[in-house]
Amino acid sequence: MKVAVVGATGMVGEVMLQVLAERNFPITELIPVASEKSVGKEIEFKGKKYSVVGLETAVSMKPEIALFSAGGETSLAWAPKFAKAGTTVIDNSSAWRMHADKKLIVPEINASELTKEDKIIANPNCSTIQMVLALAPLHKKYNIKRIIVSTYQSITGTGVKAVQQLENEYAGTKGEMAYKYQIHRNAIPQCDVFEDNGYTKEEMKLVRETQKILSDKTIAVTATAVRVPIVGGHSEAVNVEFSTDFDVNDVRKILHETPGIVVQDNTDTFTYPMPLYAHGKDDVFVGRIRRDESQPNTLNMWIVADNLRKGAATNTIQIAEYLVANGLV
Ligand code: 2RA
Repeated sequence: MKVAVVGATGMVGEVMLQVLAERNFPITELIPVASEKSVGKEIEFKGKKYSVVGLETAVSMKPEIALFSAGGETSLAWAPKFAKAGTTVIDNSSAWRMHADKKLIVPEINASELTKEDKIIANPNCSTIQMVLALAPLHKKYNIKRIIVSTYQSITGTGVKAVQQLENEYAGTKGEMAYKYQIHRNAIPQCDVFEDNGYTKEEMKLVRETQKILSDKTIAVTATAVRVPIVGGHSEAVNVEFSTDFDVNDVRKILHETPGIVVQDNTDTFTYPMPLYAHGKDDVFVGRIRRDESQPNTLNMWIVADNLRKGAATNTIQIAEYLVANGLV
């Protein structure tokens, strides 16, 4: 299968190549795609060298699948061109996620919605993926009324410039700023830009994407997204109110039996999820599972995942695997 990776030289693109190789995705020809300034650059994939090509060339090569992580503008401009040429696009940007005719997919939850006609498929935001993967099975059993989520997001979600800023600040040197403020020894309560309602785009993604993926606009969601100076993954403190009561041990059992979820939850042994542990792994880790004693039918939990893997590259490739396994490409 001919597979294009659009944004191959970026942080998520590089993880996509790593995961494609790790999972032995059936690639007969890799087409690494990047901006004009990177055209001609060589990248190595499974022991073979490939030259980076531009978007126009990549479309003309008619890949069966194009995995995009190149920003919303590039996706809006080029995903339709690939689709018109017969390529199925799986896009990591937010460009297509809320389009009524585009599917927003976490394979363990709603891959069955996909058909051959879906030529542009949206990969949800990283902080949404890890939260809905844990909440979907609980919604099915107990019906979610409301979610309150606070996120503690890795700087890798912003990209290389942010990682460089932290390294510079740690070393005490000056450099380009990815954020308005110092991130070293700090926590910035702003991920992405502010919308008119005082929430950031990142916070509203958690609201809108959760309702779309769980196909339930009655679920009330409110979020606070915070950037913290770590690299291993995103952490989330989630408070969820159900329509009915629940048994905490039953919740643990449901989560334990959910593909892609690993329950790390034992206060006697100080076992709980941490980004340091989640880094480089594909699972979503859930712990600190406990009843909210301040309100009936309400649960607290702590959810951690590597935002570059299950939060982006791995989820994208799992969608591609589903398409191949079900003859949809
Ligand atoms: C972030 N989820 O963490 C966004 C985009 N990757 O900044």
